[in-house]
Amino acid sequence: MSCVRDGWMPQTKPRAGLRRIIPLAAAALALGVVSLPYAAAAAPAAETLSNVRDATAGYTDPAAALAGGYELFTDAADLACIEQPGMGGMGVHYRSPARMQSGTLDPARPQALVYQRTSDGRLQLGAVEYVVFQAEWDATHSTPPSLFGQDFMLMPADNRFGLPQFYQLHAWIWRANPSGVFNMWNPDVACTSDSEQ
Ligand SMILES: [Cu+2]
Repeated sequence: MSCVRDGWMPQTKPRAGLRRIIPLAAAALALGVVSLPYAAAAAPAAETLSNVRDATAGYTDPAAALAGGYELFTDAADLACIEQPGMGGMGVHYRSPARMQSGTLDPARPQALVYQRTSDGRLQLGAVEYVVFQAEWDATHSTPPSLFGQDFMLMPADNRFGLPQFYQLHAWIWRANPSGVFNMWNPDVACTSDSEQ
């Protein structure tokens, strides 16, 4: 594992005692023999998927997202429904500009809510998405972000959204994803028309 990159070390030096412990802990982690129980204990209470469901239960309808400060987000080609042939789809994103700008991660307040079109034409909440811009995150953190024990994926600058490089993590907490709860693409999701929005 490569948690620490060159030049990413924290500015403050660990205390002498810690300095002895860290290499041992890192070696143990590499072998997969410890699970860092103290890290789990220190995690905020909201950092479980069921708590995220509770926190986003009011947003199952996109009208509530709009009322809550989220807005429809399209890609650089002005497409609202996002899919990747051969991989699956995400659906339609509503993002919170304020939370996108915050540079912070709060499990209960995802940067985006992701909806899919139902057979009767409604949009229904399926996933949440956490987003932080890499430049902001790396300015104050020595390792990339993670939530729920999942490392975020870095999206390069030439992404379809025209955004600067960003870290993202999807969590399919409102709809099953056969590819995994944290996979950005859901093979059961397709964008059925070009006018999808
Ligand atoms: Cu997405």
